[in-house]
Amino acid sequence: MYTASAAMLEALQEAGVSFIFANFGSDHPALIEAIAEARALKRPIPAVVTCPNEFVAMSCAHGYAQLTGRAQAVVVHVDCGTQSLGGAVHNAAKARVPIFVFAGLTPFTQEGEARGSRNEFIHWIQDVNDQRGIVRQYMKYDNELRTARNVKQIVHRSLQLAHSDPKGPVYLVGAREVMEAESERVAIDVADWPPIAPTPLAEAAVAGLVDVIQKAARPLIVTSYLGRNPVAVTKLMRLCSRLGVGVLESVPSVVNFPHNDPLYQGNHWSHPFQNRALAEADFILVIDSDVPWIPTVSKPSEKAEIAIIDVDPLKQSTPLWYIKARRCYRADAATALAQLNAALDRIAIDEEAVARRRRHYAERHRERKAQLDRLEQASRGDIITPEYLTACVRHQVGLDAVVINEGVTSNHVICDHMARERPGTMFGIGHGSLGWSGGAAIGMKLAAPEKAIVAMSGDGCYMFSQPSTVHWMARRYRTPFLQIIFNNRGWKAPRFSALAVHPEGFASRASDLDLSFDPPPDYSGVAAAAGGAFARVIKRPDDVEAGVAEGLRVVLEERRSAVLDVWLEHL
Ligand SMILES: Cc1ncc(C[n+]2csc(CCOP(=O)(O)OP(=O)(O)O)c2C)c(N)n1
Ligand SMILES: [Mg+2]
Repeated sequence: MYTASAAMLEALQEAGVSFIFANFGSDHPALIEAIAEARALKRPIPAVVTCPNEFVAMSCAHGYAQLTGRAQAVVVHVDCGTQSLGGAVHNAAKARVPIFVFAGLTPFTQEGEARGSRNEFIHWIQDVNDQRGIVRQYMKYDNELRTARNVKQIVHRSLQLAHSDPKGPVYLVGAREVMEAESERVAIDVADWPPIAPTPLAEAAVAGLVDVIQKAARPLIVTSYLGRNPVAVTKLMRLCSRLGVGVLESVPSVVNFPHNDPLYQGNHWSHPFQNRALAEADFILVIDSDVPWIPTVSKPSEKAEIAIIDVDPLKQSTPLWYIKARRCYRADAATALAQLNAALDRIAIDEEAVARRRRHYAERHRERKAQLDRLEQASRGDIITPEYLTACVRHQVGLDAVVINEGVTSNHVICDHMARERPGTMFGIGHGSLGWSGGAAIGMKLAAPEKAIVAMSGDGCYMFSQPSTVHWMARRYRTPFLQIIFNNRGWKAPRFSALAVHPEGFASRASDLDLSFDPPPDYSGVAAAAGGAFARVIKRPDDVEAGVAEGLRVVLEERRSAVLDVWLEHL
């Protein structure tokens, strides 16, 4: 039997999708049947990963795509499963992550007019006016499969759009009768469905940018996620080294530049003070950043000239957004940087000016490094500081481990003290809905089984991540990872937000802001119960280094997850 569901599986398989993260329901008999048939007949289809929670399913696909750049499939149940995707949809959209999402639609016939017609009470309850509307503002593309005859074309078109810049999730729905319908097989050549080719800079823009960088005394590049494409990092290093340009990361969600390069000038988040490198720059090139600075607290000098290169330089889907860039270019970062580097080979470079800029930035880099070394030295008495904890993790995990950073008020600490040097070895939140780290760890481990995956998250994020689902999956699908919980007994960030606006208000004097988790759950015990994870609570500084080493050993040698619940100062 060759149904629309079989065609969808075939299209996903030929597009190179490896996994379907699935949460099934009464809308999926045809799909379940098609999967069983393919397996029985030894027809290759993507591997199905059972996800007891949809947010986790979407986060798995998110993590997989972050490491590989390739969309995976998420299958959910009608409107209900679509709503349960929850904030993970926002995350994929905001982080521009390609994901293919399919949800069934309740049957549209009720008297047996077609196979799949209504036969359960729930089919009336789940009949809603606009299921696609639930997620439309986050999806790059949404459509309904209306006939079995063009399912493959629509799946390939969806993936083509998901993988084209600016990338993002796509959403298809199909009613039960349509997904059951039979049709002729359509032959597709995937080579006919490529993503849009990367956009280059116009030649005049290349010449103009090279000129303005050369004339600047303190040229600075600000980026947040140029390193989503590791090739762009190498090209950025070449450009910066050749011209003596500093690099400042703003809210980095990936490794954009090696932290040990003397031109690296640190990373700025919601720190409530002016960033020095930003203030001193006389030319700033923003490449791939949604929030290059926060004008109420930290911004460039009025005299600085600003340029931006981005695949979406005006951030069309963000209603309030502007940065006063006089040069504004829609281009792919790696392509644009390659063009700039090529232009440098054709012109005379003022080597003295380059040496001056390099000296300045190298000096600032040394100051910063010395400051970080001081911060991570020891704990304060019996207190484990986030800096000390992160340094212990860094000592143990090595340069190739993939670090997932969902540390919230410790985001910048994790970024600073993990001090990653290689592209693709750290991913942070470039999105706003917490809990991504758990599912992302599983997705990344599926994408790179040979790599050590280390998730570092706040205690609040750990709870948001659905740890019972995550750790059940980690055992079931053999995707062990090391989880380190920055346990400050609650949500510190909302306190920070409240006091930043009301520094002297009642909240500043109140003893309870409804943000604490006292008494906290047994976080690592949850993972042990759900998936047999190695569980340890660490409360003393002297136990951190050995605890991390043991956790990592368990993950790598015993191939089971380890959850370290590390107690920091109370929020
Ligand atoms: C889904 C979701 N709910 C709520 C928030 C608001 N929020 C932002 S940070 C935060 C606290 C996070 O707690 P934790 O992980 O413990 O980090 P900490 O603030 O303690 O560093 C909350 C609730 C959010 N961003 N996303
Ligand atoms: Mg916390």
